[in-house]
Amino acid sequence: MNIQWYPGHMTKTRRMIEADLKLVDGVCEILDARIPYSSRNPDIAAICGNKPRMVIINRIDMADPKQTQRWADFFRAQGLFVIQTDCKSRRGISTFQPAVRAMLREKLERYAQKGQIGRPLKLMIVGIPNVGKSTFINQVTGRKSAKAEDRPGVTRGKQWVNVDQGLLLLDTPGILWPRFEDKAVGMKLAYTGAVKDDVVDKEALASALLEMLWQRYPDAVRERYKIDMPADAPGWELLEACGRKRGFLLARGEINLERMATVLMDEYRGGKLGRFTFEGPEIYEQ
Ligand SMILES: Nc1nc2c(ncn2[C@@H]2O[C@H](COP(=O)(O)OP(=O)(O)OP(=O)(O)O)[C@@H](O)[C@H]2O)c(=O)[nH]1
Ligand SMILES: [Mg+2]
Repeated sequence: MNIQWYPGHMTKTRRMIEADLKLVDGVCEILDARIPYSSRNPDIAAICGNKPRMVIINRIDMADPKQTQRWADFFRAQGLFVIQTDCKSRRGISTFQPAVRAMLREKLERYAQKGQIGRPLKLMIVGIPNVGKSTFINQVTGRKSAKAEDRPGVTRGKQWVNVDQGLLLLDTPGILWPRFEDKAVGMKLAYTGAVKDDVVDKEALASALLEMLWQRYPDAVRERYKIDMPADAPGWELLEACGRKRGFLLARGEINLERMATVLMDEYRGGKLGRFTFEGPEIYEQ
């Protein structure tokens, strides 16, 4: 399966981000803690030029905490400002404003020297679809300022949101990039829900995810689905075994793979299988 999803609205958004860059003091890119490499849009660095940049590692509640810390250290070593957040429980949200002030310290000092106290800072929030940009903004403001839903492609236009007198955030629609050089990147974006489900074969996706989970986290899969299979079992057979255990049968005793695929994706995305990180910083050396 070779996944591609770059609809026209993403081209439009990319142009909008480029055009609006001059309006902001910095850019915050939200990454998915489960796939910090695959969720990092390679176009963003090129678009942002010399603007101060922050990395927000979000969805830390769904990822392996040790790996999240490694990633945070890795990005910090590159000179980026980094915070870690869970927008469900609000964990880490209070670290955002101090990090903004640290990132823009020189600018704030210049404003103070010129007597421009209270001049608001403006930041653009960017990232792949469904990573939690709008939810993050809502948690920072403490209001439901931006529409957020559990599917990619919810935000369709840009929206300025006032946090307080000193801070304005620009919500943007999620964007991917025209071609995933590495097929595995496309798959990981599809597992986590950054790619619209309609462009993917659901059963093939669930099989591939299950195969990976079975190889890396067999205990978690065994505990959830009570299957007993060889370590190198192919994804389709694993999916079938799970469906049989769940009793998802069709006429003539066939397994309802479609139903099992839906359940697997929902349970994985709902965090029911556990906290997994699919790549560590060493991926940059491969
Ligand atoms: N578990 C968990 N869920 C989160 C977190 N942050 C956001 N979500 C959920 O992720 C889903 C997508 O959130 P949005 O804020 O709409 O994502 P977005 O990046 O604005 O998406 P687009 O506008 O489609 O690009 C929602 O169901 C959120 O509740 C998090 O830290 N942990
Ligand atoms: Mg949004």
